[in-house]
Amino acid sequence: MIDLYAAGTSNGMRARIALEECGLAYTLHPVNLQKGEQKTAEFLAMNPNGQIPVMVDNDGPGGKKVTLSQSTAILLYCAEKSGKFMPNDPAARPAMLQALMNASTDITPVFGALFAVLQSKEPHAPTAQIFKDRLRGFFKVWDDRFAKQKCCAGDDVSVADFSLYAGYARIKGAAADLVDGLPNLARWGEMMTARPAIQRALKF
Ligand SMILES: N[C@@H](CCC(=O)N[C@@H](CS)C(=O)NCC(=O)O)C(=O)O
Repeated sequence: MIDLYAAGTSNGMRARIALEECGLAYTLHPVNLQKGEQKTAEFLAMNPNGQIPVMVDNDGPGGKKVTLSQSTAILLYCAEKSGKFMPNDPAARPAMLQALMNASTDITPVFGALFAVLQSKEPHAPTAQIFKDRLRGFFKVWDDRFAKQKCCAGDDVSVADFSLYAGYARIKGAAADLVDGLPNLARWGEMMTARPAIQRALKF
């Protein structure tokens, strides 16, 4: 059995989407970030960085327990465990990895930085604008790409789509102007939103 410790942020959603889409049974343990539940001694024993998500697979490789933080590591772990959502063709992997990294290491962290600036006591508008422009630029590139292809890395849904969707859904909810007016991105977003596993994953 798998335990997932998460909240409804983009990183939390990414991990939960992975479990739902890969069809792995798990128990969700909601973590209240405002109350600081990610900083308790019990939680820090799982992730010394004091951040969600954390996944504990009590039946990992060799029957051993695996404790894993980092939403994209969890995403890849689930894909490998289930044998789903990774291209089998080695020639298709580079495009998938490039798409995955843009979603996981460009979009989500820049949104995290923007959120931190906007939440600070004295939000610095020019800095916020730099992050907004950068995010808009990433989404514009995705919009151009979705004019030519259905999914992040070609015709098939992959882990890259799950990672991008986690960031997209969160940003659409919190700062819709960053994704509005991009019709191909919106079409892809609707396709992903319609997936039952995604709908289950977003209900925190
Ligand atoms: N790179 C990590 C980032 C994890 C992260 O930033 N978690 C945030 C929520 S999205 C968190 O737990 N924040 C609370 C805190 O830092 O105290 C991942 O992909 O999982």
